[in-house]
Amino acid sequence: MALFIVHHEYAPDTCPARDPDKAMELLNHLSRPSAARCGVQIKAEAVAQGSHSLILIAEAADEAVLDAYLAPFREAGQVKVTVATSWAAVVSGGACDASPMDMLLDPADACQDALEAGLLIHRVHPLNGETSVPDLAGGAVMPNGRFYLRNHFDIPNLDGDAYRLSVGGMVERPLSLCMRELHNLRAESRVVTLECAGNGRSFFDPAVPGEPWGVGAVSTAEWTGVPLMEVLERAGLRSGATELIFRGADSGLVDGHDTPIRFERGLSLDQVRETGALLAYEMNGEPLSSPHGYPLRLIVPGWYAVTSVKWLTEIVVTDQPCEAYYQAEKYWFHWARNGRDERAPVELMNVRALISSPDEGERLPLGETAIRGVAWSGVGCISRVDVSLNGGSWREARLIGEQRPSSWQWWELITRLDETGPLMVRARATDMAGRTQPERAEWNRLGYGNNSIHSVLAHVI
Ligand SMILES: Nc1nc2c(c(=O)[nH]1)N[C@H]1C(S)=C(S)[C@@H](COP(=O)(O)O)O[C@H]1N2
Ligand SMILES: [Mo]
Repeated sequence: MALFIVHHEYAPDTCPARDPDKAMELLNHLSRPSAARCGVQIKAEAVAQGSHSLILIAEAADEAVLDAYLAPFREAGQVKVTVATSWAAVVSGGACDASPMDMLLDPADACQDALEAGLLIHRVHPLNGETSVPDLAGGAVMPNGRFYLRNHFDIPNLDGDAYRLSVGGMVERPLSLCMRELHNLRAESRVVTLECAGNGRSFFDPAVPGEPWGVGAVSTAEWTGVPLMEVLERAGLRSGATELIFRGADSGLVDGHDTPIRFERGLSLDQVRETGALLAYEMNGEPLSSPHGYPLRLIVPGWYAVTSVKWLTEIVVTDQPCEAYYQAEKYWFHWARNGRDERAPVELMNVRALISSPDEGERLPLGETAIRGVAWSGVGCISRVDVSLNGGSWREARLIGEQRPSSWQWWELITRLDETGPLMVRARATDMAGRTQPERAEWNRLGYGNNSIHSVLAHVI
């Protein structure tokens, strides 16, 4: 479909609005059902007050279809048609005259969908948007459209019918699997929380470079696909194989490299076995959407989501650890401790709770109220969540629903509000391994793993 702006003008003395019959004819022709019959979708229509001109924003397969529909207007006055685009298209295209790129998902469509689903967009090139935390209220999983999006490069638009996953390197039988073959392997479904390692980055002080995430770069979905070990066993691991490299179809330029690089991450075979990593083709019962990795992505339960490689096209089995840019140069904690530099790779998610209700600034009536949210950890299930109101003692919240490792857990505390005024709500999670949240997470150079205790300021009225 193409978008158009139509300017329709009359001389004041021939304005059809003055002639009741003509006016009715055009009014009915302009109705949405009448336009739809002609293959035209009217998005908006307006007449500037005191003028004799009508402006339409309309969608049609092409200009000829629109022209045929506009014939009665042409008889009544002047018609000018302009080929249009959307603000999302212009911003994501980088300029007013940019044209869409081949092989990539139209960045404007992806951006528009994300906006309409209510994501808070941080960047359109590549598209990055976070989930709105008050929207977390509801089911165990996030609806797909509201699942946060984190992309390092533009989004590939892969053809599922032509797609193949190659498995090579130190294997007995190199594989090239199409989606049908993958669907025929044993499938498994798991509810898994993905959190971007940079979630909460914007709260580090002093500020750090990188995507300025609030706390919504986290979501949960039920992922369905083939256990990665199943595919590796089919390929047959050669002796000495210890490491895997996962390559996505996306690529682009990064600091310190003058040619584009592919998005790549690695895991050891032990890590694959421990996590039960999945080659997922479905998200909440629907095929993956392009922004989330269509047609196939890796899901590594418990790990920060950078390892869950989207648009996965290649797995290489080797005996060398992955040296890719996003493995070796990014996704490391760099701390300055006692005057010494220390570092560690970003791996399992830290324990963390978020408050989804009340919302920041929300006005709550006196009386009974429910404080709610989610909590998760990459190490194990959540064992408890404590809530503190206005700096008071910690009170244990009730955990709701099934306890699943690698998936967030809902919690709730019902309390009575007896006094009006500001209400500072804080929530702190503890996992089965006994890890709990710090008051303030340790600052690190690239701003990863910020699991400082979440607080929300509401008002009791
Ligand atoms: N191929 C590829 N996979 C990728 C990325 C990427 O840029 N390219 N981003 C990673 C990061 S940093 C995160 S947080 C998650 C985000 O997954 P989502 O967009 O489905 O929420 O995908 C990971 N997998
Ligand atoms: Mo991420």
